[in-house]
Amino acid sequence: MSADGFTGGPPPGARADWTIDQDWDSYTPAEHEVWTTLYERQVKLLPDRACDPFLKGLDALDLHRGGIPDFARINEELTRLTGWSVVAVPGLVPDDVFFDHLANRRFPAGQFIRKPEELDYLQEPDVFHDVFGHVPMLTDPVFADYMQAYGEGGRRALGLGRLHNLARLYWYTVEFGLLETPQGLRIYGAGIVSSHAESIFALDDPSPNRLGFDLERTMRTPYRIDDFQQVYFVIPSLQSLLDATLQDFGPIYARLAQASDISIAEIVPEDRIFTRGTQAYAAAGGRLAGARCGQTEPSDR
Ligand code: HBI
Ligand code: FE
Repeated sequence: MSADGFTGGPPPGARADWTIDQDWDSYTPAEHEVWTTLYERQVKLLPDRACDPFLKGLDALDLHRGGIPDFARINEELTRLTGWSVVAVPGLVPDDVFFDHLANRRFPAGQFIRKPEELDYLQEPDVFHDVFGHVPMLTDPVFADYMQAYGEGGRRALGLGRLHNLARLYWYTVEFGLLETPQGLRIYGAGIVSSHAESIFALDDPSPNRLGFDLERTMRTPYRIDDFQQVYFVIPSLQSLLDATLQDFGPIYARLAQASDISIAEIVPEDRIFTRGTQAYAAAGGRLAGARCGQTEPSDR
């Protein structure tokens, strides 16, 4: 069993790189209806919550044609814009497989969609979390470069035993990141933008901390896999995120090896504070007043 909990090779029917055919014709009307329900609920909510690159990407990929998008159709536009393509996978794939896809500008998206009774929470990333949540940002050239740099960094981190630090970076940016704009904080993280309740909680609720993003500090901060975050990190620009990953991680990993974790609700003196949260939601037991896709923290597998 490797560190990420996967044993052996790809599941039956999957290729060596764990990809499968999307088989778009196999989706039932009920499955398309689940997508459309989730999609319409989010697009009503997001105009003054999601960041402009996300909203532009949603339009560019024309995801509002109704029903689960055909990856082949998305890829025509996506590849033209940034060289990325969406590939179908059965669900979570091993870390090394995941990073290799990202390093080659392939985003692995779950082929399945959640059941109507799972509208508000599911364990594994499904096609709505992956394609609605992650793919629109891949139309932005800077974010597209960041995701490829992340994949290349992930391959290195695996070799150095620093995966859990890199997973935190992914979690607090790609999944749950906020962006500072002149109009206020905006969402770019897929785990937030694909969740109705967390799209509200992450921006409006007084409970969580909202702190300026710092790569090393973020890598020292554990995250929640089964509930809203207790801290959200804010970047000043997508370019600053890309720049942070283009530095040599060697010295950072050396310092991380000597540094302790920062507990999830703590604010440290160096933090730039946007919101000093009450942590009332977590203190009341949390448990997800609304919707989001869970993801297993690699160190928890
Ligand atoms: N597999 N399909 C899929 N999607 C993910 O987001 C994913 C994964 N495997 C591993 C993984 N994420 C994590 O290890 C990274 O977030 C670090
Ligand atoms: Fe995700």
